[in-house]
Amino acid sequence: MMTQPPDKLVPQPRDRFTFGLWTVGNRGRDPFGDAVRKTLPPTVIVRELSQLGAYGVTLHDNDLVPMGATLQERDQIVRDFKAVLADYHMAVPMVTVNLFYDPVFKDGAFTSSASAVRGFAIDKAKRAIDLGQELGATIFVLWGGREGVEGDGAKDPRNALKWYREAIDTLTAHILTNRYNMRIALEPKPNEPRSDIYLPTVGSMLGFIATLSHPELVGVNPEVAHAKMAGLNAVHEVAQALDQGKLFHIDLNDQRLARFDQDLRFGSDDVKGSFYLVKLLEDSGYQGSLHFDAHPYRTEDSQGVWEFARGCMRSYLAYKEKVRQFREDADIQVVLAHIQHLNQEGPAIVDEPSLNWWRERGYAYEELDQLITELILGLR
Ligand code: GCO
Ligand code: MN
Ligand code: MN
Repeated sequence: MMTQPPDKLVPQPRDRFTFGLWTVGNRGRDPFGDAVRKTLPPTVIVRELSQLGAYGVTLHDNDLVPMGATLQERDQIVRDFKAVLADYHMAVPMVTVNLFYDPVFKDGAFTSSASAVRGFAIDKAKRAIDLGQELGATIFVLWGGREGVEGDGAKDPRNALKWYREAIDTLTAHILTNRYNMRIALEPKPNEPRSDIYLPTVGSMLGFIATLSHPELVGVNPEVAHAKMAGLNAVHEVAQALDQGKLFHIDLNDQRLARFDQDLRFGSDDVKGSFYLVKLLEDSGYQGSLHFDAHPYRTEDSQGVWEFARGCMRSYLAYKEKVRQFREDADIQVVLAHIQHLNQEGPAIVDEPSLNWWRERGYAYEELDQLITELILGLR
């Protein structure tokens, strides 16, 4: 009897897949309609994701501990949660802070013009870092959802950047004073919920990081959807972070260009872009979490939620399998070798004939791209 080959697409903890509690926990509320699913308790999320083969979960402070909980309540919640994590062998590699939901942050947190709000936000972020340390996280993500404006009349953007810098410097000081094993990853987004969010791209974040007191402790958390909302190539955004040794974390999802924030299941829309992103991550030897920040479609019930989670992980592994096939595909490798050969063996440009040789040569990218298209479509 023939034995079935093992399913390569079954996720394992060693794949380092993580999900935010808010992702599978998303209740489908949008600006036009109410929630369509019940709240999933963090314990259920941990159990289900561990059974699906995930490595861990991530969370905002308030995904676990409600705002306004007493210290005693907080400690009890954290104790219980740690017990569940241990039961299901799940890690919490990253923690973040919610500086966008509460109305107090409606005109920004770290970039609020009001020092009272800025101080409150910095303090909340410090407590979230402490929580992360307690849960064993080594990455603290900061997404400045409300750090922006609808109009620039009341706030000089240079002040906003100065306040932003002061806040991050205070947080790195907090990490150093407490000798935490923690680094900060800043997550850029061009807009939504604000009309314009400060530091909208990976490049802007990297420029900003260079101005901080402890740039070595601060990197980026690029998100596929955010790059696409800005009309950018997400693969190139991630590549720039890698080039500077700053890819501390990544938010994987999918998104159509120039639309509202869709947070689609990873790899579900832009098939070629997802392939190149997985190729980049695998080629680079990136060792951080493969973190999904996406939402199940609003049409889904709880079964659909777990199909969504399984789908994110299976798709990553499917693209990874395609990357392996790409490396082993004889025709693709012949075309690549041919391109490289012409690049290396073409003449030095010393006169009109050698210049013309370079003007006239072809690059065979059409042939290569067609082969890659057929590979991805499963026809090779
Ligand atoms: C968004 C963001 C958030 C952040 C999260 C972690 O568009 O809403 O991507 O999901 O990643 O708040 O800081
Ligand atoms: Mn997002
Ligand atoms: Mn995100």
